[in-house]
Amino acid sequence: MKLLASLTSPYARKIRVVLAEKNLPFELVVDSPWEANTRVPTLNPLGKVPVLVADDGETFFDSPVIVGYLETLGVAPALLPADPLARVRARQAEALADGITDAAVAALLESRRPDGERSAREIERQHHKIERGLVELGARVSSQRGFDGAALQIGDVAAGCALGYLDLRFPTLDWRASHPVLAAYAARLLARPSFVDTTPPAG
Ligand SMILES: N[C@@H](CCC(=O)N[C@@H](CS)C(=O)NCC(=O)O)C(=O)O
Repeated sequence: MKLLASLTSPYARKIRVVLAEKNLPFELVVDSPWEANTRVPTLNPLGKVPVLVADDGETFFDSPVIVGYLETLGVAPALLPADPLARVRARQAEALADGITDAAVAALLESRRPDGERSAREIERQHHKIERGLVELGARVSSQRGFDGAALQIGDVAAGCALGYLDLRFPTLDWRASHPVLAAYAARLLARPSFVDTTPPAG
């Protein structure tokens, strides 16, 4: 298996964490879709990482789809519950965490637009999504809705990547002060070797 990923992509980190938790061997191909010589669009027409190339050559993209594929390999630990409704709830937790990441990426891209093209209103709108997402994530983690509590599930992986991305891109946000439940949760998650080994480089 090959994984095309940039080292700072929180979505690619999700897949790298899943592969590490399952101890699945793979070749990491570092490729940034923002660079002129990127190979990503030849494998994913949407030009985004992560992209997974399976051993038989089939390609999968969009991180939740890649997770779905990796689960079909039947390698423990399963990160999606077997029960259909519990599975949907786990996917909802993943979508919530990914949505926080989406808003953080959108806010970052908007903040990097040139003077005169940048919209402070749009940045603020995305920050409201992040804040509402964090409130909901904290509530779901506390009530274990979509989260198992003991066993790692996909929502935990996505949440760790979302919170780690906030640390990388918005170091002054101080989400830990306003979300102490998430602060304790993130401390446990980010200490796992799968997260430590995929810590994004600064920049
Ligand atoms: N929903 C996608 C999002 C992937 C995504 O947006 N990746 C970013 C890197 S963090 C990317 O490749 N962006 C390039 C672009 O938008 O052109 C997933 O979960 O895989």
